[in-house]
Amino acid sequence: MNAATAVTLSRRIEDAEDVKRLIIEKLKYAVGKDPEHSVRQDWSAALILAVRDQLVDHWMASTRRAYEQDQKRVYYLSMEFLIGRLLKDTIINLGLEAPVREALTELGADYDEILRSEPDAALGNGGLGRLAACFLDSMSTLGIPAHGYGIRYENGLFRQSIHDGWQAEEPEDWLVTGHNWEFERPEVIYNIPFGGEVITTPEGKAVWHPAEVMLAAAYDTPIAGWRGRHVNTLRLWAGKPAKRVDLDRFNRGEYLSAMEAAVRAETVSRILYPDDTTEEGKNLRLRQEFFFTSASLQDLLRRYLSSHDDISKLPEKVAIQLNDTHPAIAVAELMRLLVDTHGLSMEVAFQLTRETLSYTNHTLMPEALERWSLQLFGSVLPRHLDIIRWIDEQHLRTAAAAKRTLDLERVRIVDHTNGQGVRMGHLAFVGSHRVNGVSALHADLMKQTVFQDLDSLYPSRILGVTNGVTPRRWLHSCNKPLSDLLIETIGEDWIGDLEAIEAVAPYAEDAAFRERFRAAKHENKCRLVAEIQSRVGIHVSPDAMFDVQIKRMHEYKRQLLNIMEAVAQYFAIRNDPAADWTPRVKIFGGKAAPGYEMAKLIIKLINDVARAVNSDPVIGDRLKIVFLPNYNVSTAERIIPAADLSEQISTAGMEASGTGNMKLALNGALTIGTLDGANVEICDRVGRENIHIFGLTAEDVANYRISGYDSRAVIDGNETLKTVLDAIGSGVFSPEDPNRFRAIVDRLSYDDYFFVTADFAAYLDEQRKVDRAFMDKEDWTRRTILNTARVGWFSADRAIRDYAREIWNVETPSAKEINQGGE
Ligand code: Z57
Repeated sequence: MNAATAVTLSRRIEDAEDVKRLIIEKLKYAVGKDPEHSVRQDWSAALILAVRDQLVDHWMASTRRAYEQDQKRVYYLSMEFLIGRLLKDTIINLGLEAPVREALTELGADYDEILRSEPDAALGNGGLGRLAACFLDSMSTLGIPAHGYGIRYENGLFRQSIHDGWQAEEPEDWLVTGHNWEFERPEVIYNIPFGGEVITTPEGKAVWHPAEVMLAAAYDTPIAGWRGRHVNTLRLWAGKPAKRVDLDRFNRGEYLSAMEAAVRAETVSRILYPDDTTEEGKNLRLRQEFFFTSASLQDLLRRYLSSHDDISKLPEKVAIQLNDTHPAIAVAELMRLLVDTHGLSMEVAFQLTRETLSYTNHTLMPEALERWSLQLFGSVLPRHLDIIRWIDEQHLRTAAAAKRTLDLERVRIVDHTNGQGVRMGHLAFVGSHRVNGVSALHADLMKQTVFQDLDSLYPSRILGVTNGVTPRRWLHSCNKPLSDLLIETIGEDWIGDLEAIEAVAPYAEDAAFRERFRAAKHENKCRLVAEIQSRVGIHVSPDAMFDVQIKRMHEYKRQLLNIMEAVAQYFAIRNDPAADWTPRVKIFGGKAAPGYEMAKLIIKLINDVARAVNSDPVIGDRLKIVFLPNYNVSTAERIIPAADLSEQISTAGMEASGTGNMKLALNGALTIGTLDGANVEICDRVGRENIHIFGLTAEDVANYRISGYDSRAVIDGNETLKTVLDAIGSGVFSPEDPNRFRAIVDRLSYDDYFFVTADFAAYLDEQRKVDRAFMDKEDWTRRTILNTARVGWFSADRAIRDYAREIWNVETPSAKEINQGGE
């Protein structure tokens, strides 16, 4: 054993004594604090650094193994990684919880408080970003040599506060206290060109003369999976100027303009766009997309070429997954690098590009499908526009040769009709060998709607890979009472092989087990009761049904339908307070994009209705309404274990998958939902009798869109609906501003695009069935246990195996091998 190895080994944690020693060492020599004078932030930094040390050997071993065995690598390009906190999950993955807790207690620090003090890394908006984070966990768990590539936003998703019921936004500055997980890599730096013009040389070679060049600098965060044996890298790029100050200008006394280029470069990674699902056609957004995509491709090509000399074998050793169209510029950028830098022909470059790339689509909503005006695109990325035109020509030839009669204008990447622009979904589709939807229904609808023509031209390119969630964070770590019960009952195989959780199904018939399952839920509910009390000052009973809708605020997700049901229920209770009501707490959480006025108005409506209901002495515990501000990953981790009912009520055909639906079912909540996204598959697996399905199907909705839907007639025919809308529209909940919600009622009356009125009656019926079902405690618990037992398939590990097998062509170990361990 050489000296270097001996030093490394001394950092390994075996027991609490080791933890203590390491934390003190970090406190003194990395944080620079005397333990006597350390504050919580110092302890937190020291603990993170000590835990991070535990990852390093495995991390390096993982990298070495990938090189030595020349393994195929997977690159997950995503504009968003919604990680949340890392400390608790990393400690649990490494199996260090007991010694760490003991050590901190002995040092006089509070472990749980330290965990709570870690800021959320909120580098994402919602489902898409959180999916990327779950996939990182699973790729590490499965030992796939993978990198996540994204942007190191200085400001993640805004912080939401509620003032007088209205949403206000404040910047989120997670980096201010220092991100102790990351390693800055000052030597890993790439040039990122923008603008300028393309000049063709006499030999016919296109040469791009960019107007400006900035730098992308790498920051690496190690990501451990279950049991921490394999560690991958999340590499995030920060924008840096080619030179920090323009000294000539500075010396002339032009101090501000001397910094101008620096400010421009740093702006590219300053802030995450807060629009989930809707698209903002902004210059800065296009620059962000190109910035991180170009840096990532340059980096992975450098890595490939450091151990291979034949670039034409790239697809055998590299798979690149595009998370939505945000990195779709990769199609043109990879071609540019292969042609302009590595001297390949356009034809060969295109073939390699297509074999290497694949694309995940996350929505069919027209407003989310990115399209850049030719003017903007050509001014920022002139060389790429030329390349895209070339690809489009090839693609048009394929289309023209196809037997089917097609409207050629509709399949073009560059739209020449009225809109004029580059269709990024088309570009990603044409430049990929596989294109996947995120649930079975969504993949079907892709073929029937937005990608119909492209599907007919490139049959069998589209497939569905249903989303999944990591059981480590979303059960084992966030729900200790239930996790402990499961481990005691069926062992712990399910943590690394979630389908093994099915073994708990027979216990649904065991009264003693049901009692304990309920007790676990009750414990989680009591914790949430305390949080609701302290954060919004509302007292709720843990015996009431906790009815939860937590997700981004969006009309298609129909929080409006939910609050309208609350209004109907409020009136019904007032009319007959003595009847046998099932007590409920309706809990909402979610952010509205700052520019999305209707979504913000719905938040205000929820809060106005809550104010009336919660303060009405006649209502008492029968109904309470809570809007928890600043919904994020960490609050999700506390709400989900406490939920009884999961609201998944999007307009059918509009929610591509949903992933909160999976997390809630896994934690023993029953779903009330439409046949949309992954709800369809959840229903198939838990059984129709263990889920509350209602409302129009995607097919019904599509038919109505063709034949027309008359919401006025529906409202006139439903007394309850009319009463609810009249009350909201006339200011019953906003007496200080009676017209406040007029716009909402008008929308529903004349242009109910999301079919809220159409589904209202069916939703209320199903809610009353839920009420009755909840009163039968034993049967309710039986059904919730079956939900937990039967949703194991929705593990992100299963999803990643599907990607590995059907898209990336990389091998994964079996679930057994994962649980048995070994390197
Ligand atoms: C986003 O969070 C999703 C789709 C988008 O196009 C964008 Br932009 C952001 C969501 C879908 O709405 C969910 O249905 C889906 O579960 C999630 O992506 C992950 O696939």
